[in-house]
Amino acid sequence: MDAGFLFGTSTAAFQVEGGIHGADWWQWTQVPLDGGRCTKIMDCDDPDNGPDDWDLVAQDIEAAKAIGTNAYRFSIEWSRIEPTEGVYDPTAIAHYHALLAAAREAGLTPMVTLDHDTLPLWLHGVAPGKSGASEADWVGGWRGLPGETPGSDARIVQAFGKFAGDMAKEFGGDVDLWLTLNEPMIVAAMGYALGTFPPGASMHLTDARNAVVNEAYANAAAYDAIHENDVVAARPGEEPALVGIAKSMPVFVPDPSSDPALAATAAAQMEHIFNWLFLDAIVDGNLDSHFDGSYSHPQDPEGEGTAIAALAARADFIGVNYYTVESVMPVVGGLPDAQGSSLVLPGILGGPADPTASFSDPPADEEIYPKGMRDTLLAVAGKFPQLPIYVTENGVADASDTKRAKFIVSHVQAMQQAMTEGADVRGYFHWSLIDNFEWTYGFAARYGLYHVDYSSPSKTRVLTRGAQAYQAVIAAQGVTPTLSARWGQ
Ligand code: IFM
Repeated sequence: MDAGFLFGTSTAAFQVEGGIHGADWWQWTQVPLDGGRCTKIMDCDDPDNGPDDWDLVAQDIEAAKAIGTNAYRFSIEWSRIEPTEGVYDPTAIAHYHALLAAAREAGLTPMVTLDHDTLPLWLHGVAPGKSGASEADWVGGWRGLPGETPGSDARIVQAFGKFAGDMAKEFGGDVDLWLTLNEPMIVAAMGYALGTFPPGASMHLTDARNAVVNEAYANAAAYDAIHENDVVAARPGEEPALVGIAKSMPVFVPDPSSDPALAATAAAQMEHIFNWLFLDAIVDGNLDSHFDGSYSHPQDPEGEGTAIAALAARADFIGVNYYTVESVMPVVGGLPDAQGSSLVLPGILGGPADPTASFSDPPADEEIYPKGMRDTLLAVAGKFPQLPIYVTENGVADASDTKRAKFIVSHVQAMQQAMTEGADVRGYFHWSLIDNFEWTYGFAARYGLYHVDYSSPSKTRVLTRGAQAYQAVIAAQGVTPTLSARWGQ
């Protein structure tokens, strides 16, 4: 690898810190289901019983250093910093300064995510007197407020731009690599179509579309604010600020048991909506707000057919979160919008693309497909040749630690292959440094390079075999034939 290539790990505040009670996700985890016994989270897991990185952050930075990494991606939790609109908490700010100082001391280049899936309750929460069990109880969020037009004037867009600028001013002396949003399409899809993230709406495609529009404008607002306010280079000779997003990029293939032509069309449409639509908006200003694959829809209120200057050129690099391949089963006529618009989804996710493949642990059950890493990186590089790429996430749920070593070796190898073929990849961040709260799956899915013993009072971290493989890869600055033979089985 070139000098300067970053080998890192990733985490997100809500998933590792514990004690975040001012976020929509906290409220979501506390919602009792029928009978009031359990919550929407698998095994009723409570994020407060997690790895407690808030108190153990210094130890976790040391753990990252021990693997030999030279970078660390983490998120600043907006609801901690700004628990009430316009009021910043000095304790939270001091915490993240200490984290950054520890990272610098350990030789880790920070990459900071400003919004990793959670929102402060003052932007997205359950209305007073409501239970939160139903989607209708929730106010605000990325879809915006009732009656609000999605776009640059939406309250959430303005608030995020302000927050991003303030964080850039506060932490810019230590940070050169910024991510505005994590996985904007996942947040929209899970929250408004699949119902597994707050507010739990099902097939509300109009809300999902409005969320995507707001997220694209929020990205632009944050991009501009960061560049305006972070004018100090933390790394001598580097740009003071490079700004991107972390984009989930699964490979979509036709479901093998469906009609081949219909499935191929549905897979291509799904790939367009899920993988490219958001990137097209923030790089080229093309916003397909009809999800129809066209940038020239005649009736579009957001200006399809004309690149939107207010959205375009708002990424200095592309962050790719690559995990898996998904097969798409076509639905004739598409899945309709429960809110009555003409928006449709082309299909549903089908069974395995290759039933003989290996899979991550249930309930994640992700098909392991290293070639997808190469294909995805080359596709991104081909579409946006002017932009460098970071692999901002790649990992596997593997409680028994039997798959992780091979997973890392095969995926880094595939990344190297893409680089050989021309992709300008500047770093690889493994998800995750430690086991953590995996959203709806609670603690059942273990992605950590360090296994966390949740039952021990000190939440003991234990180095996995997978971490040893990563350590060897980093020491060799890539996967060599010897490493592949040793760890790739
Ligand atoms: O844990 C998540 C993370 O928050 C976003 N990307 C995928 C990871 C594993 O599912």
